[in-house]
Amino acid sequence: MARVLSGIQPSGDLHLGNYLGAIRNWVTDQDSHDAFYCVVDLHALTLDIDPEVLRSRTRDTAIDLLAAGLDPARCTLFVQSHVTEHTQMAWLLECVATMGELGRMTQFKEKSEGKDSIRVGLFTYPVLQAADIVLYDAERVPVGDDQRQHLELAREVANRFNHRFGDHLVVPEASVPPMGARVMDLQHPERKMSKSVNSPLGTVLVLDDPAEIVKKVKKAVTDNENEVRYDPETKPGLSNLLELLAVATGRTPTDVAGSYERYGDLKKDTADALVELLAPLQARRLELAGDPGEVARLLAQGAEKARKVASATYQRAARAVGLLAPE
Ligand code: AQP
Repeated sequence: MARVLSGIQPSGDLHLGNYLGAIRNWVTDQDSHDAFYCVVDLHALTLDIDPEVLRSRTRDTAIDLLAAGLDPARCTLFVQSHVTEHTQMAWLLECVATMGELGRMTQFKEKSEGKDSIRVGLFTYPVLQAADIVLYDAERVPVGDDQRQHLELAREVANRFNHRFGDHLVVPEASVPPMGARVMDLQHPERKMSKSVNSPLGTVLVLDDPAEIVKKVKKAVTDNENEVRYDPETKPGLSNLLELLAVATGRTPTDVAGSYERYGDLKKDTADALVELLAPLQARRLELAGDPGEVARLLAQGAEKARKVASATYQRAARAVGLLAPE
């Protein structure tokens, strides 16, 4: 089976974008692929995050992933920092990547804009991400649309490594879902829904209770016309709602648009569909949160499986660049 790898930062509460753009597809891929998924806590260190908060969010994110349907019997689920080869491999790749290509990353530009002091880790973030991927010989990386550029960089760096040192790394490909790849903020439909941007009304969390989901969808920004039409360019807010209802019900946005005349009716059905979509995950999460010992055990087991693969790839790469093997 082809290998897939993907990760999520424990940088905040999981939202609908993470779920529809990535995690839902991770669950499906478990049965058709040799799937590796990780909570990328080292990546979250590039943000201002309190140490205790990081620790509890890492645990919570792992619980959310299990609740969403990741099954350690069918995939390898682990915490990035539990496998030390990630940082070792990142160093090998940092010695292959260039300042110029990292400086062109849109996410770096956005996250560093207006800051007096920029962390080196924020700049080299995409190289650590490339290391995450190549360590597992991943052929496919299921991600949302926002990660395309980072995946392109990972391909570039892996190709350059192979060109210089021989064919040692698998060159990965991004796999972006046809729908749900870019869920927009309900209050600012021109930007993506995001964990680390403070937009409480614009962000639907996967653990929001039904009343909150209904409130957020009802208050979603649309436009001053009253024509239900799928047109992301000129009607971004309304089109985002159409996409959400479409992806939650397995239809296309244009098809959904044809069933509505009034914005209010569309909002009501969208909220109801999201409540229904998230209910099973929320119920499973309650059960798992009551058994922290079991979650820790599953993560330890996942790290052990991941370490075996990561260690073999790292050794291969380390020897290829000329590092002397310890006796
Ligand atoms: N709005 C989105 N629509 C579709 N997919 C999305 N993803 C994130 N936002 C959307 C996908 O979720 C996966 C995990 O994301 P991440 O934790 O690695 O960080 P991110 O891409 O930077 O997402 P966030 O939520 O906006 O986090 P912060 O604010 O911490 O940067 C990825 O596959 C991503 O594509």
